[in-house]
This record gives sequence, C-alpha cells and structure tokens, in this order.
Amino acid sequence: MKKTFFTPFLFIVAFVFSQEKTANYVSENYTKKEVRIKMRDGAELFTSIYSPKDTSKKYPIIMQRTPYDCAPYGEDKFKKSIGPSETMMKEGYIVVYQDVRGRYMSDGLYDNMRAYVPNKKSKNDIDEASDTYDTIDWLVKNVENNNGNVGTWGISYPGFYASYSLLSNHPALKAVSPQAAISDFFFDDFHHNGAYLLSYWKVTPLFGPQKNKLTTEDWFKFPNIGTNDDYQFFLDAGPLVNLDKYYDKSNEFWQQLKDHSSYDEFWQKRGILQHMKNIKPAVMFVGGWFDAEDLYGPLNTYTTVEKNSKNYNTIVMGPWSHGDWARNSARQVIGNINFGDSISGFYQNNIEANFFRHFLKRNGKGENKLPEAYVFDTGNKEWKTYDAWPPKNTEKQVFYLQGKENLSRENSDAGFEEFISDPKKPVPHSEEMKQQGLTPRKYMTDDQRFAARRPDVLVFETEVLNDNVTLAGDIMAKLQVSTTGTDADWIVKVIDVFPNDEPETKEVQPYLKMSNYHMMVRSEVMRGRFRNSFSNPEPFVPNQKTAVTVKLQDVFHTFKKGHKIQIQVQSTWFPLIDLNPQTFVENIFYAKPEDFKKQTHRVYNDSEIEFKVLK
Ligand code: PG9
Repeated sequence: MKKTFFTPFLFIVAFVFSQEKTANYVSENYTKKEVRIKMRDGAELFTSIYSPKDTSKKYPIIMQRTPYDCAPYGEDKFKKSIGPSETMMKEGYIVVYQDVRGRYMSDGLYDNMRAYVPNKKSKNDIDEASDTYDTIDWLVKNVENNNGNVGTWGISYPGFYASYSLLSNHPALKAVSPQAAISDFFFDDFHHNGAYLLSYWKVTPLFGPQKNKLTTEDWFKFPNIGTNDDYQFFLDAGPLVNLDKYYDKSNEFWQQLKDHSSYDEFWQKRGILQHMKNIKPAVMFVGGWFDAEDLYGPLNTYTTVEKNSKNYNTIVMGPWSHGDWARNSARQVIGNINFGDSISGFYQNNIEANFFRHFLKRNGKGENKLPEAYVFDTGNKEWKTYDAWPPKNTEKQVFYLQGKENLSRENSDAGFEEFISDPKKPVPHSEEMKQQGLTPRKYMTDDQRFAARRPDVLVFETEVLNDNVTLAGDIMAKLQVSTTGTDADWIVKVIDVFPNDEPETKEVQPYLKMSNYHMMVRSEVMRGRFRNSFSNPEPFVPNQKTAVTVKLQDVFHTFKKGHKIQIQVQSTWFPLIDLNPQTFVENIFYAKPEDFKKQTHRVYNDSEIEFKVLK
C-alpha cells in the first residue's frame, strides 16, 4: 500500500474499530444465564452460561471451573471475551464458567488442591470430580441447544480443575485441555523439589482465608510490605516465622505451608498425578517452555496419562511464559528475547480450535491432522511436530563439570571446585530490584552474566560449538558434592551463551546487549535434604562426598553453531526461594537466626550433566 500520511491514521481507526467490535461481540452474539447447580451433597455451585444467539444449530458445551471468580456477575453483564480464544468464541460454543466449591458465589468450604476420593461411598463423599460430574449432568440435561458433547479447559489452577474433570468419568465429557495445569503444590508454584518459593509468599492470601458468605468480591488482602526491594525485605525479615506478623490465623494456607515442609500425606493426597490413569476423553496438554509457575504440571501430567491410558493424549509446548498462549500478542517476547510473531495466534487458530472442533463438533470423526507433540524449538525459534515427546530420535550425551570452568565430554579431572555459600549474601535470582508482577517470570530467559561473575556461582562452559546441538527432553544434573554444613540447596542453570556478534534487538532492556548474552534456558533447585526422599529429609555428613541429582524439566532448544553451552551451579537463589540455613533443622520454616551459617560447598569434577540430544 502506498505510504501516505493517512496510513497510520487508517490503521489506528481500523484497530480501534476492531477492538470495539470485539469488545461487544459477546453481548451482541451470546445470551447469558446464571444458575446455581445442586451437587449430590446439596451444595449449590454458581454457574454462568453463555449461549450463542444463533439457535439454527446445536453447540457443544465448553466449561472452565475456576477458583478465580466468574466475573462479571449479573445476567446483564458480559465478559469481553469468552472461551479458550476469540476464534472459538466466534465459531460458536456454549461457554460455561463455574465458581468451584467454596469460592465466590458457590456454597461450601474451599480445599486447596482438594484431594480426590477414589471410592466414594456416600453422597457426602465429594471432590472436584464429583462436582464436575454433577455439573456436566445438569448442563447436558438442562441447557438448551447443546449437542450433548462437553469439553473442559483451564490455565493454571483452572487447568488443575480441567485435569481433575478427567476423573469425573461423565460420558458426555469428550475433550479436555489442561493448560499450565498444576499437578502438585510440592512441585508446582509454591515449591520446587522441596525448596519453598519465597517469591510466592505474597500471594498465599489468594487461597488462605475461607470466605464467610456468598460474595462477588475478593475477601482476602495481599500484604503491603512497603518496599519494592523484595531482596532486602526478605533478607531483613530473617527466619520465615518472622513473616507471621503479616498474616492472621485465618490464612490457613500459610499455616499449612509452614506445618508441612516435607512431602507428607498433606501434600501427597492432594497431588493429582497418582490418579491419572485409564483416562478416556481426548486430552491436549498445553504449556510454556518458560512458564515459571507451572512447568512440572503439564509435562508430568501428559507423561503420566501417556503411560497409563490408551486415550488420545497430546502435548503442545510453546515459547511462552505463564498463559501467554491465550493472549493475542502479535509478538512473543519474554524479557529480552523475541521468539517471533503471531505464535499464540497460530496456536489458537491451528491447534487449539482444531482440537476442540474435531472432538466436540465432529465427534472425533474424519481426519485429524494434529500430531502427538507440537513443540517450539526455542533456540531455532520454530515449531516442530513429533509422534512422541520426548522425540524417539534422541540420545543421552553426558558432559562433566571439569576444572578451569570446563564443561567437557571428557572426565579427566579428579578434583573439585568450591565456593563459600553465605545466607547473609545470597545469589539474587534477578538483577532487578522489584519482582515483576505477582510472581517472578522474567528470570526464566534473563541474562545470567551478573551471576557468572559472583564467587559463589560456579561456571562451566563448552568450547564454541562447531555444530548445532538440540536438546529435547529433561536434563539430569547428577552432582557429586560436599559441604562443611549439614544441609544445602543445589541450583543448576542451563544457559545459552550467544556469540559476541549476536545482532542487537529492540527488545533488549537498557544497558544490556545481546552480544554475549547468557540466556537462561532451564533452571531448577534441589533441596539437598530431600536428595533420597521428599518425605524423609536427611542431613549431609559434613565434608563427605555425596550424590545429589537435580532433575531439570524438559527443554526443546537448539544451541546454535557459534554459541556455547554453560552450566551454573549455586546454593542460594534469592528471594525466588527461601534461604537454606545450611544447618539441618527439622523444619526450615521454624529455623532460628543462629541456624543460618556460612558454609563451604564443593562440586566435584565427576559431576555429570546428562542431556537428551536430538540425533
Ligand atoms: N498456578 C498459578 C498460581 C497459583 C498460586 C499462586 C500464584 C500462581 C495460577 O493459578 O495462576
């Protein structure tokens, strides 16, 4: 089009008009009903039903059960957009939202990650599966113009309820898409391998106090800590019990976190992976390679279903942070890294909409071109499809943490690297003072040069790569370590070191360059006390060489020719995770100031990093 003064103006008009058009799309094309559906034990769950005005055909029902409200409440108030995407909204579905038991306008008490009750004996044996069954049963029998097929979807905690819906075994449930689905709060969100995510402390009120009436408003408050400097605030706070003063006894969840510092029956019974077998509906798991909150969940729930069921079970993993795939961002940028344009649009239109259309509108009949695994290579920045995840054509390749900061395929050194780990001067998880948003996300692709220069961060890197190396699958860091103390955390980071001539981009933050950028590709912590069992923590014997395995979640990343693979190892990561006193105590939440001691840690050169490399 000829460049004229009017082009930008016309663009603005078109953009505003399109937004306006979409903004009223729901109220212009859907009717809304609000009902209270009675569960088998008598509790009534608030349910919002959006039905297409065009009643010339029947529609499947697609439902999201959520702890995060069904706002706006009132049959005359409409959401700006409904369903998994605008594409599906415009295609036409009966879209249902439900406040789960104990939240907002629904009856009952809330139970965080409510445990599944396998052999229900009475109508009072309820869980999220029975609530889903009773809801679906009512919907298919009472909602006008439905075609008898039901789907569920949800992101994050709603993703957990979508996974849970698979256990309802309602015959009308035909397609489920758990997205960034929490599977177990001891490995998703609030803990990683037993280390407590201190950076989530501020959001515990979200699930803390029970509401005392039906309400359309939040009944919980987040603490005001009066500073942007989370690092200093939590360092000054000292032992975790000192944070009690910000929460009263009604914050049950904070109390539960403190009282269950190991993987005990409280957490175990709430994990959903143990129940994910003999699944029948079609399932499409979705996750983001840089999802800081729920990466364990989607990957491990997909794998568990794949192992224990014969149903249609697929996975989509894109270059996304938490929930990015559901946004309409033209450009997919996380922190300083731009992964390309219209990636979430491509997913919504070509993957998600096809999945639900195939199983809910075509009853699974006809050709379905979707692959087992639709995965985005975050190094080459391109989609790939495979008939399995991880791909069958990978091989294990082992590198060793050798002397002189060498990450080598040879294991020729028999020594160790050592560093002083000081809880009073912990390694920051981010250079930035303020945590961006409710929970930290940007660190997942952030530059790690700031850490590489600290004496308490060990660095090992390969020579410049002569060929591309594509990692596809999990990464096992089999460390050989020792400490002068009796407890320690071990953090392993996998970093893509860009060449000095890496082209600069407009996304890179001020004062940073893409030249020699140390891009975080994957990172994980292992709380050393849990090295043999998450339920039975054990101290270290001071100065005794000890095996600690850190499993890092799957990646799909090509380290290009001219780049280097770097591993960083450290023992603090603050305030992303809480401080390990490095003295073995029964429960770190109740550690005393005198328990926190500087210790010397060693990483021996026969420590292995095991990659799954695409052949
Ligand atoms: N799993 C996400 C989350 C839960 C609790 C605290 C912070 C994040 C989510 O549901 O968005």
